[in-house]
Amino acid sequence: MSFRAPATDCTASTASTASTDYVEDVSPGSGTLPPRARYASSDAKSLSLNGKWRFRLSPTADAEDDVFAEPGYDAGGWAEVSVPGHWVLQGHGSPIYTNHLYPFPVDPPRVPTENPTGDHLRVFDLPADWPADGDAVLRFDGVESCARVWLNGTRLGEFKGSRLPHEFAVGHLLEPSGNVLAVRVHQWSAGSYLEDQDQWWLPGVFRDVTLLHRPAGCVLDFFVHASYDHLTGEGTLRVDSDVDGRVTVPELGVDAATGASVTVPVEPWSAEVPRLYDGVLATSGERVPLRIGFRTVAVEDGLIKVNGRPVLFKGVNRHEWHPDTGRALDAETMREDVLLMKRHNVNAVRTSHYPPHPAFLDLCDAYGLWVIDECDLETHGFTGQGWRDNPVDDDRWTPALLDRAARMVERDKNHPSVVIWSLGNEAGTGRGLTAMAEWIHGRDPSRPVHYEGDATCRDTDVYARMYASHEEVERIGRGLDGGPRKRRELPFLLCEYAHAMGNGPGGLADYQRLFEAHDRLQGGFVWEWIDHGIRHPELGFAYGGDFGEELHDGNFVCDGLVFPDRTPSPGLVEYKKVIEPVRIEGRGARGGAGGTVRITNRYDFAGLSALAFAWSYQVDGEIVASGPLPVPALAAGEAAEVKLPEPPRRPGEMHATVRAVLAVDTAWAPRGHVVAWGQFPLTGRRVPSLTPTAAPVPGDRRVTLGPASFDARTGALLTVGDIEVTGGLRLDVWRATTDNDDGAPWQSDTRHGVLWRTLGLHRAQHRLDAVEAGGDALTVRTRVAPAGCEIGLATVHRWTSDGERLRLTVSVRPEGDWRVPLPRLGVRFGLPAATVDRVRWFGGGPGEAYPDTKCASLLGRWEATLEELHTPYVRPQENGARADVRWVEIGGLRIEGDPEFFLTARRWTTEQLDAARHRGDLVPGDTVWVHLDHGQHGIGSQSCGPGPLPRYFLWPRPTEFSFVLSRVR
Ligand code: IPT
Repeated sequence: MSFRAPATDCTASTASTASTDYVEDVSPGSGTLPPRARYASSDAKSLSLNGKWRFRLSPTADAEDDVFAEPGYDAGGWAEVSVPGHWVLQGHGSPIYTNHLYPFPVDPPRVPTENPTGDHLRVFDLPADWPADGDAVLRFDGVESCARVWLNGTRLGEFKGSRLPHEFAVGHLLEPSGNVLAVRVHQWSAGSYLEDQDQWWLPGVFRDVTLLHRPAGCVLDFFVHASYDHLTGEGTLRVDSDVDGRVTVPELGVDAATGASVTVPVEPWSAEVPRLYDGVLATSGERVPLRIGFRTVAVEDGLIKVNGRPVLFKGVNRHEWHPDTGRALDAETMREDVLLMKRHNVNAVRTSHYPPHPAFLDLCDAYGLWVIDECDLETHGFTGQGWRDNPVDDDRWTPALLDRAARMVERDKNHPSVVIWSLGNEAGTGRGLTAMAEWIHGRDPSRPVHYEGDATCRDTDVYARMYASHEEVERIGRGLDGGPRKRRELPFLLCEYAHAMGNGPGGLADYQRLFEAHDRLQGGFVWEWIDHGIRHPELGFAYGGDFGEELHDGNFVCDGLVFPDRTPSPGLVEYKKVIEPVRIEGRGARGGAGGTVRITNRYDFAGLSALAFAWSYQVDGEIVASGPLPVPALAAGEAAEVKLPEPPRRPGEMHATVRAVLAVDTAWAPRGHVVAWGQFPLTGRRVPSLTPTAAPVPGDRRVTLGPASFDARTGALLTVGDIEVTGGLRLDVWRATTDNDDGAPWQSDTRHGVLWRTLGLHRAQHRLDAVEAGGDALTVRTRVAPAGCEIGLATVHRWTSDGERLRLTVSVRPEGDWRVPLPRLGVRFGLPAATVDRVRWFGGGPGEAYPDTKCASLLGRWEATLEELHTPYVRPQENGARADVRWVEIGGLRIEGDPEFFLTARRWTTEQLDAARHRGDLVPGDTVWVHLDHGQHGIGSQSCGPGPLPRYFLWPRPTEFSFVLSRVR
């Protein structure tokens, strides 16, 4: 291998009007250098060509001739775009979102005549200190989807493979000044058929463009082999290099020739303790800094082991996304992703569905994340024709597939964080995949190969599935799933699960329990990390269809654990709790005694010395005592019982909370950052009681009862003291369906959102049957039921008062044959918006929680504004419930629940929320709508996977719940 221009026939010709056949050619391209290892820096000079480039958009691939590539061409009248960048996000054309549909006719390798083509032009001078000798290489880190490149009028070649690097030898063409770099980029190419990932189609030069000086004797390709023997505690280092040189690692006293093995005692690398050693690879012409992590990955005894131990992946699928710049990510954004992951206990990333910007992997090495590096390959759109003509099963495409595999492996092979190679995503099955796997196994036997799309696991070293139900995952865990022999012996990963679209995902904790119970289940990767919403001045964030696309998949592109601007959604907070690396469980502590906590170290490698533990007691949600908790040193997997101090003797509902926090500042979070917690009750709750002493007093159109007045005809609550109540305080069963309620279009009739709407629960009618003022109670009888069917809910609201406070008891009796659970069951009413400022409550918080998303809900006293109570899902939907609420103070009202309830308060009605399509559609009105729910239906993750588990269903059954209302004192 060398940096001399390859002598292929279609390079180095002079610019002229040439055919555009290369666009639809299945080959990966021509004129580029062989792929090689990527390194972040070296002492060789480089010149970034990022910045403003001249830009011209044409409607077809052949609309313009090649004259623009000639030196002296005047592009003064052209527009400008930023490189890296996508032209469709810079005012030229529009983005298109489809999940797996190709937005063009499926006729491989042909693409539409209407093929937006962006000519990019940049004139640059070499810096004064650019060496006169040596070669030079021009590197493109990512261009979507196909490019032809000229330098100073000489055509260098063409390439496809959007999220992969491509290099050209250009030393012989460089001038000290006035170099003209011309890049013609086509949105559609044969390569588009291989890039059918569920994401926006975003053409452009979206990663860095760099000119690299290649001195004589420089480094070419090299492979750092750094293994760890957990039995001896020694690491073995061997750097294979195309160019001979020396490898030094001062901290280890290593100074060895390339190709030679050195074995020395080392500290191993893991995602938990990402120990890196700084080294240097020096050839006669170049010094390349190395960051070496010693670790050994193996599949042994049916388990993926690193350094001899099985690993539990607590992962996410990460697409590259920025709401303004799409897949053109700056360094700070990449770092933010890594920091957010580390702070939320995430330990693994699948780079769905293409190799990320190389700097991301440097961060994974340094901060510690296990990486499944996935090749830029998906042909999902062929599923519509039963995978007929699938390029991965057509030998003509195999060179392109092998090229992609090689560009990934060669680029990323020196990253300790990369522990698994993935062939790609959703590409069916075929000989091309087998060829890729064979090539990868041959080139790098040190890492297992993953691919989900082949149920036989013929080419893979792990068995992977996506969106399998809890039940099936359990069967797999128990080894009862059958299947081919090879597969039965493989470890299992959920490469995608828990579809985080909108509100959710539900059921995370139930999956985690399974992962922890069965060795074969080595964890999973939540789908997905970030919502790919595009910032939009009116809509908030745009999604599919907002740019007038012919075909699109709506907000299916917004299914992440963080919003497009990287604000964590409640799903991420829940995930953090579910996967926390320390389990803290309370034991036998009832009746006011302190009891013990059981602390389990659930790290795979690390001890707990980085953590400090603290206890606190709270009475009725207020902390009354706290202190540090000494915890014995526990190795990975060990557990201990730790005694808590005697709690203070205080009346009220008492809880103990134990937290594990960072003992010192780390690279990813400051000292005090909460890593894990456990909370448990020490005493029971005293439910509010009220002895009725007042009687309803009929008056002019109103009935008064204690502090309240009611409409004499309808029984609707009108006032509590001076607080005006609107909306009648009615039974409410409807919620603005979540994406997970609605389910995915291809799913069966188990989608609750669809069943609810078909039944008409969103338009339930309220029939008034009686208003009875008698004895010490005002009783209002209603029947709540949708038009067109016989089912209904007979409801009795019974109001009593002790003169100061009011008690409402709601009894609900289902009538008829109910075959679906309810969305919610509770009451709702309105308060004047002007009276509601902050909301205070004692219950679960600080964030949203539903029956199957409430692990992270911590009991305490909380306070929030209405804005803070609302979770701004990109497509508005049910959100914001606070669980296990004992009491709330809102708009001057104090409401205590018997039993605890879900609290929701928002500035719009459920109907407005249901109708809204974007954040921008939600406009605050003059009423705050308060929901006090006895129950909520589970959330699940049916927007792609299974719905909620049956135990989270809200079945209609005879139910009674109460609230005590009073004026806040
Ligand atoms: C799975 C895809 O792998 C992923 O890219 C994404 O589209 C996800 O679904 C849904 O958001 S494919 C699965 C629907 C079979």
